[in-house]
Amino acid sequence: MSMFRRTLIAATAAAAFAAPFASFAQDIKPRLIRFGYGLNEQSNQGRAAKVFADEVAKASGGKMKIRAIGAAALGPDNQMQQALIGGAQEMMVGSTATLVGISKEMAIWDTPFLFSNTKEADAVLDGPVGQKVMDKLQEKGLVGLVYWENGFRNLTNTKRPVTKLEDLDGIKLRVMPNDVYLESFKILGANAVPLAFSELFTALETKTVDGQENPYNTILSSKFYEVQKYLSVTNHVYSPWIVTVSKKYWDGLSKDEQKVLLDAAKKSRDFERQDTRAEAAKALADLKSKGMQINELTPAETARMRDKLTKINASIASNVGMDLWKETQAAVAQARGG
Ligand code: TK8
Repeated sequence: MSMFRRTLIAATAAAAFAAPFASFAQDIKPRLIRFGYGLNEQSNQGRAAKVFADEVAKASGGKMKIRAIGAAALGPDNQMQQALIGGAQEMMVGSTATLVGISKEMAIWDTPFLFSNTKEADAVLDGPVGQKVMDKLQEKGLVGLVYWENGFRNLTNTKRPVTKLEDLDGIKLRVMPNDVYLESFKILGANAVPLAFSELFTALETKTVDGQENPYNTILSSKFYEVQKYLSVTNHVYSPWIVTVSKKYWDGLSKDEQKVLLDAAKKSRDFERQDTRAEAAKALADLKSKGMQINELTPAETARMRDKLTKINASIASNVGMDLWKETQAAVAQARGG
């Protein structure tokens, strides 16, 4: 046997042995990571949290364990954000809208009718503008990894079908604790009240509020159809979720451990968007079969709503900064053209 052949065999054998133990060469310690979220386990959020946990386990050879804790058992979004900043909790996923009090640039995603489809949303959120907004979190003690899709938001209530702007008059509508949402729905004539998501079902059930707005998926998974009669297809805003890590915790991880989390987060994002879109595509039929009365808005009524809401744009622009506002508009225009 030639020297060359012998070396080749040895090298092949070494490679075959090395591959399964590749993670041993990585700087990965046993880790237990609490990953909190607001919806229940049977939701799109819960399914994606599980995919994230599985991917982290796989990539770390079982050393890094994600304990996914749903149904706001670790508290509503705002409480978890504070726990991450303080270092008392490691990770979470929640609405970007609930982060605005901490990082004002996040309000850019609250712009009504910013995206007209998911292709635009993906391009902008996963592009340089999305990254820039995410990176702003670092100075506040949070590290953003990826955006998941919460989705286009639609309006439900118990009072009456909302087919035109005037129908919103006096409807007591729960909104996320976020000034843009609060102002937007006041402009539209509703009696908007901010409330944590974890309190929403009970508030609807006891008629403390008449209505709310969320994507189809959430209306389904949180069983809002049990306590809401009318659904108006408004698609008034695209709402992202964002996966975040405590910066205190993140800074204590090795580069390899950080990579495991980021790669798994990206895989969970791709899964989550597909899963959410598949569910949303048949959700209207599901909600109808659960007894909801559904109406579309005419293009003319949507235009009226959109016109009214442009009032809010100036204050969003001044809050997030004119540069970011313009960059976002340019990125949307590019996504639309391309
Ligand atoms: C879940 C919330 C939810 C949001 C809301 O924690 O509050 O209405 O849409 O997804 O972040």
